[in-house]
Amino acid sequence: SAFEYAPAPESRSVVDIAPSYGLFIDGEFTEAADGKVFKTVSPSTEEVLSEVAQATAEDVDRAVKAARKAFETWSALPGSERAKYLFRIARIIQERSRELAVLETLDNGKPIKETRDADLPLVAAHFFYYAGWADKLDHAGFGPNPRPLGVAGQVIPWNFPLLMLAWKIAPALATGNTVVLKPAETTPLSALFFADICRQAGLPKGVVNILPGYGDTGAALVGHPDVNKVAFTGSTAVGKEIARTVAGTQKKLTLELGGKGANIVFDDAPIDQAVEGIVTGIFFNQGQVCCAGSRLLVQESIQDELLESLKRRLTTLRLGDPLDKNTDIGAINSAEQLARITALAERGEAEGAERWSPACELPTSGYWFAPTLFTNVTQAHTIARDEIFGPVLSVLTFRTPEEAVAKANNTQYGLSAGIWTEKGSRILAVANKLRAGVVWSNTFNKFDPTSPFGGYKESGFGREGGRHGLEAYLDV
Ligand code: TXE
Repeated sequence: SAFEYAPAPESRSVVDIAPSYGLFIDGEFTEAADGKVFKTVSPSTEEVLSEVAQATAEDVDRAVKAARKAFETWSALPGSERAKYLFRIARIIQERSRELAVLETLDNGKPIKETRDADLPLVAAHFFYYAGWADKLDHAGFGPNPRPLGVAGQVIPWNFPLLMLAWKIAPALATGNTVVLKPAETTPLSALFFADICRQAGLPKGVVNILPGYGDTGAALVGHPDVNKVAFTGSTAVGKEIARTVAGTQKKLTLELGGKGANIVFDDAPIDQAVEGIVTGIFFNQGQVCCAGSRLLVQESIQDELLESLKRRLTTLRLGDPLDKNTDIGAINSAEQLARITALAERGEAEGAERWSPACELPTSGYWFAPTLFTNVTQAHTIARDEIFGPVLSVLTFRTPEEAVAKANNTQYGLSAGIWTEKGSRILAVANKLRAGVVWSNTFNKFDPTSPFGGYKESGFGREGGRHGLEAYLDV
């Protein structure tokens, strides 16, 4: 009808994607040593976006050598000079943010609303924030003579490709380290665009090297004897493998792994606001977020009212073309991830939890999963214990604050939690008892470069962001 609002999707033509990309080593794009390439596809259409060089162990060695050489001059620059490069990179990211947002949406499958309003502003903010630190390291209380570690080997996942790159590269460069980074195999493109931005900013050769590839490339990087610091974000299983590789070497290590965040809603919480927070907590980026609020803990007395509002809200979510500005739920990043989510949801049903989804038509090509709610969930259910990393919420109940805390902490993970209540004293009391690196109150999935982020228990160790994020790249 004439009243229907159907804006044009953000155009693909905003970004110029080349048919093939090389590795970025020592300031140049080059082929892999064995000439091997892999394809990256758009998860919403399965269309091939580009062919990307796949780095071998020999390429890793080349990149580490380039980074080592660059370290000599980069680490000797005054902090104020390094800051200039980082500020320049931050400004170019802002200038090219429309292009980068469309690229990220195409390669990852997440809605343009998110890449435009969350990922890209946060990416720029991280570079601005750490640029500001580069000339203040001597006076920031790190200890006497803070010094960079050397070459950082960084391996990142596909859920926030450019943001994870920013979390890793900005503090490393600010402190005078040089970098070899491996993006995830399903989302290499924004990291390669970032390589181009480094050139545009005139960053000296070899300071940043980007090596697309699979797990074997990551393993070669992590195991390279001339890497001084390893930073990893990804699955707990691979994190443990990396910890084993690094054990017995001189390398420093930080790991940011999985999560099973509890979103705790007390009976005095503002229901509408809580519903928005629950939706953001688990459906932002299709739930493919390490700190997702994937377990809803609701006080028993308000369970019916809350679930009714939540279901009503879920029926209004729009799933579909991620380039459409009105889309709330985009595609799942890969066929593998979709299979993992599907299997865990089936397990939930098989173990006796009750499954519900709003009526919603899934596109016929691409990787899609409808927003899903499980009720009648017990703590013993697999869906209450394992990270699903998809748009699937498990609902549990509690009666007292003590029970809420016990259930929230009953997990191998400890990355995030949320507390919804009008009572300030309760927020503090509960937050202090939660074994989670980040606790939000009356909001969820809010990020800020000034805040340290990281986990307890099997969610990993070390912090990224804020002043703490610099410590991981310094010796005193
Ligand atoms: O992760 P992997 P996958 C969780 C989430 C998800 C599951 C599997 O539960 O369902 O992990 O996802 C590289 N040495 N998270 O398979 O394999 C790999 O190429 C070095 C949570 O994608 O851990 C990629 O660049 N590197 C998480 C990166 O590791 C290796 C984000 C992550 O891939 C390697 C992602 C090896 N042996 C998944 N094997 C979070 N914390 O946010 C693989 N890689």
